Amino acid sequence: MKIVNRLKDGTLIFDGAMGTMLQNRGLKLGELPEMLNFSAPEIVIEIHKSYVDAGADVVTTNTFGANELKLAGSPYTVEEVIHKAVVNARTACEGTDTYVALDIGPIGELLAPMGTLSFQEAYEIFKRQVVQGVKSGADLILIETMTDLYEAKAAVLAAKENANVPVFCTMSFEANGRTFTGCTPEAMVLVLEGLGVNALGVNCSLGPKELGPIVDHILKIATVPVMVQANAGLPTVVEGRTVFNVLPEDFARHGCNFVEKGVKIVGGCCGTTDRYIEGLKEVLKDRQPGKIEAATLTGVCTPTKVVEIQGVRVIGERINPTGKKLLKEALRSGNLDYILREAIAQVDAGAHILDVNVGLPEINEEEIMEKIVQEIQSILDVPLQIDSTNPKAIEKGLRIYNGKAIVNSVNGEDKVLERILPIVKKYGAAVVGLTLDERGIPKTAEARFEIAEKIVDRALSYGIKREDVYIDCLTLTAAAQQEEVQETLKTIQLVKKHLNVKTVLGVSNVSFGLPNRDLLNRTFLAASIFAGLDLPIINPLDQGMMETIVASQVLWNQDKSAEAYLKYHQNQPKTEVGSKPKMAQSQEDLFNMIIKGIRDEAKIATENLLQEKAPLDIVNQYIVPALDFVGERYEKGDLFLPQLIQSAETVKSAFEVIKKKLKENAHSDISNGKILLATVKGDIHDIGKNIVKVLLENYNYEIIDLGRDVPKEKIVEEVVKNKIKLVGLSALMTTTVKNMEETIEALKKMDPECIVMVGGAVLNPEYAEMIKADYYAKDAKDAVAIAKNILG
Ligand code: B1M
Repeated sequence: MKIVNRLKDGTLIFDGAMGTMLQNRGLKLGELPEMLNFSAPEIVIEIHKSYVDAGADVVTTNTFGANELKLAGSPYTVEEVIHKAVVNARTACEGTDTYVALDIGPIGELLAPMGTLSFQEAYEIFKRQVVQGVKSGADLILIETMTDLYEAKAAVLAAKENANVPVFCTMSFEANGRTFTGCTPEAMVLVLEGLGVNALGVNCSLGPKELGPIVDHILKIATVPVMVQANAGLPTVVEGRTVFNVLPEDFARHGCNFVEKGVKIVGGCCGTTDRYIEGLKEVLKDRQPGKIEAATLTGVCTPTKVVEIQGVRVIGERINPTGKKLLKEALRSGNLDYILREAIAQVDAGAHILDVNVGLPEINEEEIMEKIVQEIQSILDVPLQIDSTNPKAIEKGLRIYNGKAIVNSVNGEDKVLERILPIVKKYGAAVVGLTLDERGIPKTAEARFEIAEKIVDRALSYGIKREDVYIDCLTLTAAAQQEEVQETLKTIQLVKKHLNVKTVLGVSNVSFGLPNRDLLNRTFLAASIFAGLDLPIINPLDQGMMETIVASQVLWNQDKSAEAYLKYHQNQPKTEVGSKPKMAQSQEDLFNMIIKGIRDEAKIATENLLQEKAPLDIVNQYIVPALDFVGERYEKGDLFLPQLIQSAETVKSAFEVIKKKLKENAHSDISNGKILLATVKGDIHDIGKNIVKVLLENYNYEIIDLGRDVPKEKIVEEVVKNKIKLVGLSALMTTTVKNMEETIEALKKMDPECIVMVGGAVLNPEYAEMIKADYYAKDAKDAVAIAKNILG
């Protein structure tokens, strides 16, 4: 029976861990588990077989890391490894009706902008795995342990486009309810369902109990089967061995709970064995999954933020060249900074979603659309509306977009619907339907409603959900078509009443050709909201419009207890932790650029500041406070790793300018002695260490910089090799101070005369003393003073 049919009626049991089972059978630390497909196939087959015997309906191939990056340097190609692994799994399943799932784990490198791997490169890596997996006979594809939604999207697209088998995808969440890169369960559901996976859910990272609340969030809105593969609890190390704290019978009880709540697919992850799967099989015998009534979530998202269309949500209209000379020039010259500034200004002013229209006859719209979507999503956490009439530009934008977007737009013309709707469906976007067709814009509300109805029906026939269709009832100009202004409002009422979909409107058309346009726009906006408008497309920098929305929502009983209205009017300065420190305008610019992650402009701002400030003052007064601010917001969960990385990258480009200046001011050419610098093992923070390095070089010390995440052995080796007298160590995390202590111990053991200075935000003089450092340096200047003291 086809696996998707099996899922219609009952539950499906997956196998348990492969990795920890291989470790129990002697897999060495650092050894690639996939190599055992060749070196010890009998062990791999035996593990698969133990799961089959325990009652698993599906076994997963031993291919978690079988991608070209992880296998680089191994004697086998991706194709060879995958083929052998599928054969091993099949051998174990012989004589049974157990399915074989091709297992695909994360690539092991971060995608841009967090890392350097491009979306397309990631896609190609996954494609290679998928193509071979299907060729070798896998029955389905399991993409698992994903922590980055963008990477999951690349993998799902690679699977959907290159294989004709079901695709399941699970992500790993942390106890705070988000993945490592900040993705929420809701965003995962919106995006993966949109891409057409056959099942989705969670695996790894936590035990079944801890995963419970995350699974509840998913069950609330998911409309495809939900899957859970928890760890066997939380790991602890006992006598050098990793032990998990949930027993098979407790694991089975949790599995049963999940199924009662509506989960359809269960299995195990790290620490689970055949006994855990046997337990699941036993408790799930004859048990039907609980019925779930998934609530409809109408919304769009980025990985870290879902914008639910509940009440009025503002779509910022300013990235649209129509009538905008400066934007046209920016698009022609490829000045993305100008466009990014427009995007930031709109979000700062309260836009919930940004419309992106880059259609100019003289530019390559497809290329620019792809580029601008990438740039905006790398610095702003806001869903986008891809606005174009060119299907290729729409597809480029949707493909590269990390989240669920809106497509603006289709209309009632058959050829437009046929061209655009399949793209909307493929990428799981929402779509705006304009109430016009081959005959133009109908005069009456009834005729416009008919077109709306046709668009909704057509979208449904392509498998697009009703809640993902938004109807634009079209604003006409009061100066030229005064009677038809009311028809727009009537159309909104009809659409809301009879079609049960959300409505969109570009509002400011109404006032063309009349004086005091703001007044007309505001008045029309209020009337539209009362008629049922959900998504006004406006200029969010127009305060009058924004205030009209805030006020209308109170009067329309959407803003309960006038909460948003009151907040809008509370204009008190913020003083709590995480609020921006007060500073002068020029300072504010560099500060804002760092917290928003605008690299190129931060460079220019730094150059300007250097005209009036000393390089180190810029570091201490601007860069460090901005990073502290970002760090505090990260700790509070207001922003996530991608934004942290953007800020760090922005600091890097600002610091390049500072470094150049410092080098110009270097004191002389004679070396004052050698110093070795390193950030300790386990720690990749190096901004502070790099500042220290440049300043020391400025004072003519020769620096041997070992970089970051440096093991103590390497440090000792280089100290000996280079006859170093003074070593500088940096650490920024509570977890890595321990490694700093061990490094000092190793250095002192090698040479008790070796002098060690330490620095980094997590340290203080007492702690430095405790870990037996000779000196504590609060900042780079302190480091120079210590160097002078020791080396002269
Ligand atoms: Co992360 N990070 N980070 N981070 N990060 C911190 C340190 C954190 C405090 C943020 C927070 O939660 N508030 C937190 C640590 C919590 C803790 O342990 N107490 C944290 C975390 C948790 C993490 C990750 C684990 C996040 C994750 O992946 N989930 C991860 C760590 C990965 C790893 O290391 N294994 C991570 C990653 C990153 C980025 C890659 C995104 C980026 C680093 C980029 C890079 O360095 N190339 C980053 C950043 C930027 C920060 C914050 C925001 C800023 C650090 C910084 O550069 N400050 C930081 C929060 C914060 O510190 N406010 C945070 C500016 C720098 C000039 O200051 O390094 O202190 P500092 O250097 C000063 C002095 O201390 C001294 O001189 C310098 C100049 O005045 N000094 C020395 C430093 N070293 C010296 C050596 C010397 C002498 C003086 O002699 C040798």
